[in-house]
Amino acid sequence: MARIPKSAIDAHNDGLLRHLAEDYGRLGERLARRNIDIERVREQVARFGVAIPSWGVGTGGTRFARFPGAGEPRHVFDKLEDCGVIQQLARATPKVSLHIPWDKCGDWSELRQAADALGLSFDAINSNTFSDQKGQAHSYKFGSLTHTDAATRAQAVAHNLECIEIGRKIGSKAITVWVGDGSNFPGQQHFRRAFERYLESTRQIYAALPGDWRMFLEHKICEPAFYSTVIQDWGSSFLAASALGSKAQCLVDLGHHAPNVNIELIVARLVAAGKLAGFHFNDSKYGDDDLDAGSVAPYRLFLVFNELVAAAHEKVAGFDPAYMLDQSHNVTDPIESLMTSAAQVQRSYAQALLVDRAALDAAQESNDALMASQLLKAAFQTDVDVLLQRVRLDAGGAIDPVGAYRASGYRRQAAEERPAVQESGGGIV
Ligand code: PSV
Ligand code: MN
Repeated sequence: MARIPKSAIDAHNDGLLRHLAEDYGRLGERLARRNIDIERVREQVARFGVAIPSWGVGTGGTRFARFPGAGEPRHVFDKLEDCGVIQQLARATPKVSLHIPWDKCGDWSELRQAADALGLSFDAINSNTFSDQKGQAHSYKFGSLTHTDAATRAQAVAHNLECIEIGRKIGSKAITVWVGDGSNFPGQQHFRRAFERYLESTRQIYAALPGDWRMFLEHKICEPAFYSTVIQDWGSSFLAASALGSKAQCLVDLGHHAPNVNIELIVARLVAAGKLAGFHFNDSKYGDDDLDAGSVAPYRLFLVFNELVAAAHEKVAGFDPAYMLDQSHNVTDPIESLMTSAAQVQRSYAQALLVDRAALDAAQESNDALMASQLLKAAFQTDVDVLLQRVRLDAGGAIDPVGAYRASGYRRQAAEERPAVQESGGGIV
């Protein structure tokens, strides 16, 4: 399918250029009054990227139902095309993260070439031992890497090793391991033994990591196990990552905590311990809702970035988080959601760059709680939209990605070229 012609993006931009120039100039003046150089902020934001999860471009659903959208991608090549459009217009998502076996394909070098042609590369690879695959010998109904049965654990380990092999072929530098293992009844699982089995299995995966790879351990409070989960919180994740070694780190999915948990504090702890792998960004109201990043709690997202920018500012050794979205788009066009979510993440980063660090340090040292909070608010309340528009324009993207996308008719064309696939009931992706 044809990508969106550059001329169409230019035509869409033309009508918006004059306002952009005026608004950018005005923001520059306002920031200069706060001793902030807009050009420096712009350069930093231009270098920032957040990866797209391949599964995000399909319409999501819940365990009750899934309502498919038009022109959904049928396989990983279609998914890449959609990711290409997202990157073409929004210019904040140069990498794609694959999930195996969902994204299995016959020829990985062909896939790599297809990605290259779209200006994309591959981020961390994700293993899946939370659902059974056709023809597999042992079921994961009662767990995978932590299963009581050694053969089932071995099968789950082997799958992760296969993911590393695939990742090598496509240029990934990390594997993300999330297991749904846990229990639904008090007494069902011996907590300590299950964790020991997790370590025994993950050690084998860790041993197979190429020298320049990292292993991201993703925790989640519950679901699909609803009484206990083996890697349920950052504490368990941290224990495991510490036991494994320096290449193992803890990945924070924003939706994987109990309501009201102070996620930015967790981030600070992991940064301090050199164990922050990175993020799966999404928003949540009740649990792992997988809502669009910043759609419900943009201030929380900003506070997370405030910690990240502080860590970079203070040159914390080894600080190198991986950024990715992980959302379920149930009622929107996934391409539109991913473009706006990427911009939201970028916006939070830009706003965090505006925090007056010296003044914040001083307020903290003198216990001036009100001033400290006001300094954060001043940054968060700065409208940086025009800065993001300018970053997109400079990179060849669209000033208004959703507007340009709707005008392009891409989804209509996709619907014609990709006949609907058989609906398979409820599901998260
Ligand atoms: C689990 O809820 C999760 O956040 C993990 O990252 C999975 O890989 C992803 O969602 C897709 O199911
Ligand atoms: Mn996740």
